[in-house]
Amino acid sequence: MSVLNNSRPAVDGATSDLLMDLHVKYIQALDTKKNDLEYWLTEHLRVNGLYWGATALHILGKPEALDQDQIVEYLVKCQHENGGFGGHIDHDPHILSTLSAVQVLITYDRLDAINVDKVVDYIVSLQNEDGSFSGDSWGETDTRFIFCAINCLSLLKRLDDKRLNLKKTIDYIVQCRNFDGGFGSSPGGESHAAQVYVCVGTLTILNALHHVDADQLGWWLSERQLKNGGLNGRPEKLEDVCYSWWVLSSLSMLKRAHWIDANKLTQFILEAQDSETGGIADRSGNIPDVFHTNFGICGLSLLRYPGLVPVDPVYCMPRHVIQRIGLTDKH
Ligand code: GRG
Ligand code: ZN
Repeated sequence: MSVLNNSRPAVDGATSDLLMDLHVKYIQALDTKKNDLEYWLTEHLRVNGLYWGATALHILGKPEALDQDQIVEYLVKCQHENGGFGGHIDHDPHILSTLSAVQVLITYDRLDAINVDKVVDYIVSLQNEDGSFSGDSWGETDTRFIFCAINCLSLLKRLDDKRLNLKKTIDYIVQCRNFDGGFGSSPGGESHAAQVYVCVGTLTILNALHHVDADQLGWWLSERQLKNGGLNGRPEKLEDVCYSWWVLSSLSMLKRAHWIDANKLTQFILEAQDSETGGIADRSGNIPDVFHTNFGICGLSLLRYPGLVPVDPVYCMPRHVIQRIGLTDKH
């Protein structure tokens, strides 16, 4: 096991470096692929995609690589009368795209472009009697949506809204905790590393991390690392670059990031890069996408890969942005 420190991970036997310029070009080119079927199939994720692309570029130290005014103008068009944002223009509002839109606007320091009170009204309207939050007006609930709501209200400094019942939200998250220390998407749901991230993130923001047994959960998370250095989301599953984020950010919040082998994970992420097109895939040899590109780069930032801007493990945004808006480090 290696301990994370401020220096570059000594990647034993490293075969590759982070292809920073190529990844910038890959992200810049995403909006030009209008002849690709995938471009249209992912239309409902356009706002999420903007968040992944913009975040990756900021962590790569290239915030100016996308046209900020064009992005803001586009996002404004995605906000609905009820305050929520759709995944694309004319798509129904959802908490997932609402968080992404707010994250991008705050990252670019352009919150002035939207009606914040209405965003808050929208999120508050999604809280259920049991403390959880629905993803939209259709009512489906999941610990992901709770995190989106709490994260967004925290970024907007509106967690003190009197219409909210945050004690019930904490109680609900605690009910999603399993005997193995992990968390699922609802009470009784199987432990999954991405659900652990959203539950630990919610408890961290709400100053309720004492409900977690950090040693037990830290052990379960560290068991996610396989021999090839990659991390999986639950026992017996395949390794995948995005778990570099879900697992390592959770371990960071629990102050146990040094419980995984940083060198091996760094190498695993670097090997999933596409050295021709740029971008990072879920694992070596597969086609890259902007989701895994972002979480690979953010994972490397948590691993303190040299030249990358530090990322905040709770909000998955540049740490300097979280500091600029005055959210104190909770981790
Ligand atoms: C601000 C970073 C950030 C996120 C916002 C949307 C959200 C909150 C979090 C998503 C959490 C989540 C549940 C992600 C899914 C990750 C994933 C790869 C799921 C795949 O699950 P399976 O069962 O794959 O298809 P496995 O790996 O278990 O085989
Ligand atoms: Zn993945």
